[in-house]
Amino acid sequence: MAYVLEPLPYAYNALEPYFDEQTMKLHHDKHHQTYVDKLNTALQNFPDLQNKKVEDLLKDLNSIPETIRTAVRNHGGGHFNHSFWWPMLKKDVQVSGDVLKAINSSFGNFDEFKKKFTDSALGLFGSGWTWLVLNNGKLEIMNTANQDCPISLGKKPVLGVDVWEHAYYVKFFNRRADYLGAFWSVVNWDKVNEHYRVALK
Ligand code: MN3
Repeated sequence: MAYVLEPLPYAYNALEPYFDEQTMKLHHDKHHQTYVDKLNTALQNFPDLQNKKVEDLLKDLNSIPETIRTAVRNHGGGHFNHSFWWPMLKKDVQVSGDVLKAINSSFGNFDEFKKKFTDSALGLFGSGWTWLVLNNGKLEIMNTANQDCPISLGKKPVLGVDVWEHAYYVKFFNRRADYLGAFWSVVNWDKVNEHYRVALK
């Protein structure tokens, strides 16, 4: 059974004026679709692997045959990360709940967390993601290169930001800081709280 790209769970222009319609369309319909297609191509001769959830492939990359391991890591990671990304975005949701309490106790206060997370994303060289993860019950900020995924390292993603240029170049050009500034206006904190609850289990 092939992997499929879920439709965007809202309109392409739903995050305007922060994230623009054209970027959302290209990013979802072209970039995410390509990860799904290439993952399916990589797994075409591996029916047992096709039936697994993508997170189960990524949790144990060493069990993936060496000939397709890099493809699964890159395109499976791309599929997982973007499937995490779309529902984690929504305009005008106030940060609240258990994740806010945990952020405050881990980083001092919310502004301090925002600064550390943003600095981490600004410092990421090349393409990758910045994450807030739960690692052994502790919140941590980390970067991953390319489409590498925290779950391959045994860490549970709570919040993430796509720092590939394809996520922002159409609107923000090279201004990654402006993109990251806009990002904070479109974080779906209800979804982040959900991830945090799941991660705690
Ligand atoms: Mn992307």
